[in-house]
Amino acid sequence: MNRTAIDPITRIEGHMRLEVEHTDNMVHDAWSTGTMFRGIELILPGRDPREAWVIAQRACGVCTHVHAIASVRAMEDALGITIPPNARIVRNLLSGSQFVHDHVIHFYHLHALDWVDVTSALSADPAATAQLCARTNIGWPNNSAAYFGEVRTRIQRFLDSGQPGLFGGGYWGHPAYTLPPESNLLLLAHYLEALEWQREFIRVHAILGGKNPHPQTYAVGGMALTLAPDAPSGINTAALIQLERLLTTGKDFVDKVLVPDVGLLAAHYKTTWAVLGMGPGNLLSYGDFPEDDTGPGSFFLPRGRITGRRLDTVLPVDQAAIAETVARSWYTYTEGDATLKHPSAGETRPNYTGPQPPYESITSVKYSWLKAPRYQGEVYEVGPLARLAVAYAASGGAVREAVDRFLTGAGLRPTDLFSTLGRVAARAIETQLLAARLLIWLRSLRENMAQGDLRVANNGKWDPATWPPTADGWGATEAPRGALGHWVRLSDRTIAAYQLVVPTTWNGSPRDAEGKRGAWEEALIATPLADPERPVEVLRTLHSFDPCMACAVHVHDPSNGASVTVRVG
Ligand code: NFE
Ligand code: MG
Repeated sequence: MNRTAIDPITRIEGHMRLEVEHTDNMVHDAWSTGTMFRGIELILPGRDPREAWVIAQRACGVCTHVHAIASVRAMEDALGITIPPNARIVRNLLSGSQFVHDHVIHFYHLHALDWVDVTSALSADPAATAQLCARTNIGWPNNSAAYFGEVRTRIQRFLDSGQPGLFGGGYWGHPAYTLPPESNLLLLAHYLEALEWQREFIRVHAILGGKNPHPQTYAVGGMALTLAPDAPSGINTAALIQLERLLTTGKDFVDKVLVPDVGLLAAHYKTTWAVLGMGPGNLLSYGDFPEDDTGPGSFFLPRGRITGRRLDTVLPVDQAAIAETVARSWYTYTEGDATLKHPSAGETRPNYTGPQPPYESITSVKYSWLKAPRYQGEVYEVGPLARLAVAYAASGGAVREAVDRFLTGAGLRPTDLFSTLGRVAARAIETQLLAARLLIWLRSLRENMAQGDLRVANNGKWDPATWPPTADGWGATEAPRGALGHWVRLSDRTIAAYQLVVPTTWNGSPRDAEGKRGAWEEALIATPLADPERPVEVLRTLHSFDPCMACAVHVHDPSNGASVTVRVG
């Protein structure tokens, strides 16, 4: 029996340890540990509900803005506020552009190097890479042999400098890296281009939100923005033109670079990785992007659940069926740690019991700062795969067409979606769908403004005197990493209780009282390990979920700040 621990995991947000048990070069058990405690849920009680979003969105600066939207929605639900159509559209624009930005960064900067060997790219032929680019990334201008020669030199200089920075510490030369040198160089060139692209694209948030991360234009009841075509500032005609330019160029990169690159990678690695990394097989999406004011029925990405990897049946989502247990988490519950508690009655009472590394007793003790969320007591995966699988099964239409086109191009079947590679593909397809949809939402905003509808906030319930003395609310949204919910209880017109159940808490959950593994833990079973001291295969599956530990546990212990520990016992 062997154990390998990776602590900390890199190319994720936050602090995480993963321990896997393996024999004969195959993982047969896994334990996922959130090693950082924060306390957003404890900061909010006692505050004015109108300011909760400002604090809540500081849960994370990676999935910036999503906690703001969940928070204002929770208050609007509690107070019975309907927001004007323009506020709905501006929120979709902020959210959709957040997804596109975050997904591109995830693919190139947090995940690609699990598949792309930087040192192999140095032996690529620039002319052959140029030919590959012209075939793969049709219509993308940076495709000359001279360009790829320059990129290769740049990477060589970087590695030779002795300070390889971004490219340091990889498992280069590992046998699981099998892409030809030209594919490696192509993807690395786009890694560097994506750094430039993302800086430009996120100006959408600067225009609509004042800044990024953490846009500042939210308000309970709508958005704190001025919409006026002729005004000297705010969302005027010039801003609309600039938004259209940013969204159009952003979409161009997604269509011509991101999606074909993910297709290239999927077609190459599918033999192994379209059958590995299967999660729990239950998938949950709250759905999001309302396209009119009728509620979930109008969501661009629908609400629903899939169980047992069945793409022919979508089940409803009832938030009352969600509950969290802390049986194996570093918290305590008044009624006992094995209780399944609905978030509206949730508790955040830290109870750190160790173990300290080397975690000899992890099979029987509490081992994570993440709680364990469950739906009707079962483990669910959330995220791009859940959203696309639900949309594919529920609605067909544009989503089904985009999924089928990608799968056919890469030689994959719909059931392959549930794998590590399917998760990566789902994220890219979702990026493409949203990049196109953003322009449609922008057009709706422009049309409303042209017709004289400039309302963007409903201030009817701004005054606390208009509120009921007590109220409960639920704010649901989809964040890039999956279903995000905020539950609030108001008492005496202040926040009495506040709970967040976050995408990474679902996916990275530890075991529950019944011993059921969380989604990552489950997905890692049967992962091959060619070299257990260099577990790149484990990273492939883990990174396919795009972990964010800051979100998940919503005080970093500097005494436990080891850089990298890989232990084989
Ligand atoms: Ni901090 Fe987050 C997203 C949220 S994941 S990244 O997407 O909510 O738990
Ligand atoms: Mg929570």
